[in-house]
Amino acid sequence: MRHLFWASAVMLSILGMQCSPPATNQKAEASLTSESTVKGFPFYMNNERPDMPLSAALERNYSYEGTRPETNELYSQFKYTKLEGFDYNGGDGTISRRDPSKIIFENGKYYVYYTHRETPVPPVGVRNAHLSTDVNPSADWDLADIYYATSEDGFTWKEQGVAVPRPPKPAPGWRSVTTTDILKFNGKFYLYYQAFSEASGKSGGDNCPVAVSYADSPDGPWTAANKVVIPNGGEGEWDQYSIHDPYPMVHDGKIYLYYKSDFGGSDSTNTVRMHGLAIADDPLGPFEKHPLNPVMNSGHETTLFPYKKGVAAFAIRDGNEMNTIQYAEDWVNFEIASCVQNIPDAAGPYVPDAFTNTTDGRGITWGISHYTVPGGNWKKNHAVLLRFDCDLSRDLHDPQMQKHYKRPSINYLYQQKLSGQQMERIKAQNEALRAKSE
Ligand code: AAL
Repeated sequence: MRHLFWASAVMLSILGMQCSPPATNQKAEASLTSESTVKGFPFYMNNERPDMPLSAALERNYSYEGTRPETNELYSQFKYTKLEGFDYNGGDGTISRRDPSKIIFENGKYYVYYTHRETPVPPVGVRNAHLSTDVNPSADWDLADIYYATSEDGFTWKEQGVAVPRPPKPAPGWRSVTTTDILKFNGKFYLYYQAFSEASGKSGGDNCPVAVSYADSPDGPWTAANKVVIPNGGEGEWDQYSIHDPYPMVHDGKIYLYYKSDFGGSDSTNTVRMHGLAIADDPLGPFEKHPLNPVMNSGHETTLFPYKKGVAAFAIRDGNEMNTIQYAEDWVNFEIASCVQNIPDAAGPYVPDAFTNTTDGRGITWGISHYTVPGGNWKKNHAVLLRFDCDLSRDLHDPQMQKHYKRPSINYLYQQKLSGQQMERIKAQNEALRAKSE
């Protein structure tokens, strides 16, 4: 994408069309021809830093892959498509599919693994966890199993059934196994997942460690290692209660598994979400948590892919750096690479080089994400899987994905309305101002 502007300029000039500045802009044209006389910041900006002192913002602008979203390989729009092949019981909240894994391509088809809940009633809610029972879920991901589906085109899917069921009590995960992701290592397949031994919300938060199952084929059968493979942190540490969204890749011959933890308190006003890294030589562990954890200060679910020498990551939804794509050349120290709109929730991309130990990561163009409470009715709480497409790939040049502003509809803006309490505050402020001026 970096060379796209100049490539299209060449194309257009071959076609006899003009890509250069409008002819009316004589001054700019003149400044172009005699660059040495230009003292200020140049009118035409490319990816080369001009040899002059720069403000902090401009200096930073040259640290991105490109100086504009249109030339930044790690910037993309996201387009969404409804998937064919999944039934949700009319969206009544009794069937949910969420938190898809990365997509893998094996045996001539794509595979995705995900949380599947099918319960007689919709979830009672995490805050009402005390009302959950052996068959009535608290959270949308409570009382769930890990299912999988396959597809030939990535749009129409065939659900194949359960991959990893809840193990019998007291094995970790007996209450729910959720939010899985896949690793292929030395010809074997590994599914990592959140292993709940209580209904989410029962002791306040969404508390669980990570367990793993393995198989010789992506179709299973899966053998549960029946042990905690990424344990919770020690008492008082950031990840003492939850290890969420395990996301393994291969780097440096080892398994690099990123995860998210909720901390700071279980109330939505104080929960903080950050990401950590755990590294192992063997997929079954032991995993060593990185001493610099947390390595990402923002983001809800984990979504990463090898990019050049390093790794790129989505910071989804939470934290100071939400709605950004980040990059860490050393797979540990992340920097913001772009700001994006409509970033997919819980994205599970198709990452062809996730397990190849690459030092030349190529990026991604599509995947599956989820959308929670699609009907907007929490009494029918469930999630659906959907497809996203993007251009975060070094091998695709899709200018339609590089446009840098997606306008929300006016109705969407009006839906973000002030509460009654806020209206009262504004009224009181106006009255106080008027009273002062009288
Ligand atoms: C998700 C993930 C984890 C959490 C819950 C189910 O989006 O972050 O999986 O536990 O929400």
